[in-house]
Amino acid sequence: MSTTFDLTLWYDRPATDWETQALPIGNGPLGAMIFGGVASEQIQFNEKTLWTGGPGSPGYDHGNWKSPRPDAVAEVQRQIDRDGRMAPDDVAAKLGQAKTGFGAYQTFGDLHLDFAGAPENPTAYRRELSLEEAVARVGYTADGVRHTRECFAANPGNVIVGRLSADQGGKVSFTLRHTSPRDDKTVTARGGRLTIRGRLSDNGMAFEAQVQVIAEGGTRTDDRDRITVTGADSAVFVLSAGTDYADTYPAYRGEDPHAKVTAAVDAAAAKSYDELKKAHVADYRELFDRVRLDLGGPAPAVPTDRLRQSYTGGDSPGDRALEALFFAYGRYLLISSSRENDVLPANLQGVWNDSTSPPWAADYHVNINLQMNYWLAEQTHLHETTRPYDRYIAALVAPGRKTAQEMYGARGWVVNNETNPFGFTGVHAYATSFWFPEAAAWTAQHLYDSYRFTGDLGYLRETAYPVIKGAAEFWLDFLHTDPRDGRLVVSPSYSPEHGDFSAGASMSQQIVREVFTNALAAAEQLGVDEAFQDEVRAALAALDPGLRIGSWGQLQEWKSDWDSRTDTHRHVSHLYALHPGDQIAAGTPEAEAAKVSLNARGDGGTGWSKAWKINFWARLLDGDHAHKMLTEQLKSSTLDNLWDTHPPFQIDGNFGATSGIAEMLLQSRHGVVHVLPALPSAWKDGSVSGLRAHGDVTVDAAWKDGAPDTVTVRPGRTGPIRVRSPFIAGRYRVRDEQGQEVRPRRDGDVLSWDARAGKAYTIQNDMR
Ligand code: FUC
Repeated sequence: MSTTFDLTLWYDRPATDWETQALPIGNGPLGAMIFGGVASEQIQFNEKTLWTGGPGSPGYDHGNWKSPRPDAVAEVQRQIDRDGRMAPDDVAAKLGQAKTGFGAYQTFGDLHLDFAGAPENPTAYRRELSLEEAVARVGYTADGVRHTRECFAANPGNVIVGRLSADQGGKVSFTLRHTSPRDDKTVTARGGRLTIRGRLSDNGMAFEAQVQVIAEGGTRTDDRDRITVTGADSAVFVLSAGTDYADTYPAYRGEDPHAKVTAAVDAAAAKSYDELKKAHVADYRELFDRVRLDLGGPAPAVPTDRLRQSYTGGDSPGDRALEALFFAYGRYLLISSSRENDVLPANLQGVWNDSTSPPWAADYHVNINLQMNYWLAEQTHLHETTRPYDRYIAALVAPGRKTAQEMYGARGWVVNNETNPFGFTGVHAYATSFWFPEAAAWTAQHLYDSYRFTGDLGYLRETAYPVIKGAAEFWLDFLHTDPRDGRLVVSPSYSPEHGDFSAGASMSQQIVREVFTNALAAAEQLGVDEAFQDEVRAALAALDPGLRIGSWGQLQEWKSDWDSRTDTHRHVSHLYALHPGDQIAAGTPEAEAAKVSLNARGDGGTGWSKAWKINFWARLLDGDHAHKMLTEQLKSSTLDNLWDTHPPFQIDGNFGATSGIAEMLLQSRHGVVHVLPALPSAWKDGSVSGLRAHGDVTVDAAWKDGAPDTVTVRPGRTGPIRVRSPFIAGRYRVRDEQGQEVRPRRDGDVLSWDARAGKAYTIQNDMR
């Protein structure tokens, strides 16, 4: 199956703005933004571990209280028990503490390639980003010469590679130099190699980047801090970068980056450009090509910025093309910012940041944002991209245990609203976001979900379970008995960034219930920790589940019926149980109540909020409303380079939207592989291949005239399988890949049979 159009973002003029126009490439650890200028090319680049803050930064304390506050939490709990609520400022005054040494993600600076005597009026200008190959290109014609540039970030060898060429000999001339907003570095040029090296004055972190310039023909000269190529036929540059960051508590430092960066650049410089590109494209395609989405086409031949500007969410082929491109872009961005050999996961901006003080420090917000970054990973067949996420969460356990003990008097581990690469697991002082101990359990959700997708027991035992168990242990110790009804509740509890503190806000309860349920299921599955299992069972029985239907039919956000019908807050936290959780199934009274809440919240919000709403409506099996939210996101929360905007640029919305589209096409909650559960009427004909479902199942589907046509499921494991799709209630036929008819049991629109690993079962709609 293949798309009927090119998955390429393209533009007919250079970018002048980093955030909205430049195009991102990345290999996980390294990222770059390409502008495509004619007189000067700007390549802003990043290395994901280059962070201020943490050890070495004055006063760094992991967010743990600087001195003990023995009764502070209990005092807040007593006040909430007495008054039912407490203002965020009052809680922050008792439990908060000013942030010190949190730090921020840093730009590594910019490479500039200056072209002396560049033409004023080039023709046939085009800059593009091919999502099929993960290669950025720039081309233009001047004085009868066609100039072309290509740039890509290769995971094999950890390098960013660029090539400049022309269709006539001797026409490639430029000067390459580096700039950065920092003054704690030196730049030297020797043998065609630029070396940028320094230590962050904030925390002493060592950083180094090297760029080797290789010219074919012409001359190459070093000049202090720049390298000039004159009259070459073509030229290649190879960049690598690193720091001495390590994800090990408490020092967070490892080896000096010099040897590694030198070796990476030496190795790449010894290869031909074609070899490097071939290895890169093969590596990238191994991941990217697993999934294809075709919503019809072909795309009109207009640049991507105009395609987006003319998008209405209506019936035009251009609209379908943009939606399919946006879906593919989410996968591209994840592959480009999170790879198996990465130390850190994708942050609020993936791996891209041009600043020394980016919005929210471009950190790891864990009251939805980091989690949202990975919602698409398993569903869209990018399991490998979750490794740095797993690694990062596991690295929070050690500092998180100290915070749990010191601040909460609890076992297990905890992290609050936002964190950094240095185990910031405590609190800060900003009243509406400083307190969110539920984050640890929420971050652990993805690990259990990964197991449900792959069925990999080794992963469950070694990687997921220790993290999940620790997150559950924390809540075994820190739950509070609600004097109102004797149930176990979270207190103080705060529905993210909204309202007052209280006891037992819905999201808090839903998250704790989920981590208990997953911890128990995992322990049972692994046959371990019986005493712990008993403890969890007892707590689950006494736990308030946080699912209440309120006076106007809404799902309550708090244990008391405080919801306002006119509240359009961007967080819709009380619907956690619908998505990303799975405690609410479509068609139940709670799902109907979720619908009421969602309608009241409206179709607005920040980019990520809209993306979340695509997922909610898909889970409610309302494809048209899910599509409406996608439309809203593309119309008003997407930039010309198709980055999601909060505003400002924040990458979670890209990832959340791709996840939402996947949820419209396939869901696998509650033990059923549900194919095309929320197909919108705007998507008349199309196909998708390679999506993943729980139980190690890969799914392809095609639809015609708005109805499923064929569904193929490929189980990776032998055992019972249940498949649901609307057309199964009618006439259908099931065959294996040899054309043999399979006779499953049917119950309404659900088929079940004993599937064999490695086989492909195709269900054909016979109603046509
Ligand atoms: C959450 C959101 C904000 C923003 C920030 C990075 O706290 O409430 O809207 O996305 O993360």
